Amino acid sequence: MRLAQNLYGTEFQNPVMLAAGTCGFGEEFSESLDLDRLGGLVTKSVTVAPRPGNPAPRVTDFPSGMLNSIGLANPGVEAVRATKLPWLAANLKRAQVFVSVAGHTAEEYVKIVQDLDDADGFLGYELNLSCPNDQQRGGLPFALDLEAMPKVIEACRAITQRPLVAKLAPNAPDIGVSAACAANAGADGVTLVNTLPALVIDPVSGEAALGAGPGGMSGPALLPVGVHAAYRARRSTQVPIGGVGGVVSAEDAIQYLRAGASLVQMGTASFADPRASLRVVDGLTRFGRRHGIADVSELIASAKLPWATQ
Ligand code: RRO
Repeated sequence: MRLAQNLYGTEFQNPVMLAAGTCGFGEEFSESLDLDRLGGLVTKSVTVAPRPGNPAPRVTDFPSGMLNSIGLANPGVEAVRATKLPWLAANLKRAQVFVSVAGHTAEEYVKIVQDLDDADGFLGYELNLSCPNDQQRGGLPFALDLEAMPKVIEACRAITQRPLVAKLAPNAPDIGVSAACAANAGADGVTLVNTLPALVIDPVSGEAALGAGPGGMSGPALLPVGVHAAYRARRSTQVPIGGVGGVVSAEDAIQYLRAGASLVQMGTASFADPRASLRVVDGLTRFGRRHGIADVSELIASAKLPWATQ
């Protein structure tokens, strides 16, 4: 099965990417696998100022997945430009890179895009509009506020020609409406979904398992939520969809493709097996051979479901 696709004006050699926040800025992951065999990666979210992140423990597991509250730990836009992007420019030739951008205001997103836009080492931006762990912003993440979200996207759209992808939240009332809102504001694509707000409590001590209290849930329990989101978004928008949440196997990735995603991102599975993403790339090829599928595009939006927008 041919896995390559042209998206965002360039070639993705296969549809498998590493999700934001799960592979650092690439370098941290590069000893575990050859990143240049992947479709690409999304960096840890970058903020204007460096952030130390939330108190430990930042990660915990539960029987069907994982919770995190990292709290946007990152070195800040200046250090990312000075040290992280040069590494990506020097070391990745085929994998496509999106820089994840996060902030509390539209102005912060704009500042980061402005500061990075003429640097090498990346294709475009994934605007993280859906971090569940950002207590400083208060209220809702941008992705759940359909008045605030388009303003962030429009402000970034006005200052960059690079591809802009909006990462949305799974707990939106109608993710199809959210995706259409992002696309109408100028997003070239959407990534669905971020982690789901969640809480694990120690039944004996009564304390939260995470230092910050609540966190974002990921892993196998998120797979059908993400697949549903991709399907809803495919019916309401034309822009490419990146499906993320719970992918462990090639068969999981194919669910996202059949639901309408063009790209698939992996995160939690890489913590158990850093080479999980390469296993999925190889598994996709095998799936195509076994089922007589010549090109990955045959799978996209091929689910036997109603596709007309209701
Ligand atoms: O850093 C985090 O705690 C975090 C972020 Br920015 C996000 O978008 N999603 C998530 O699960 N954790």
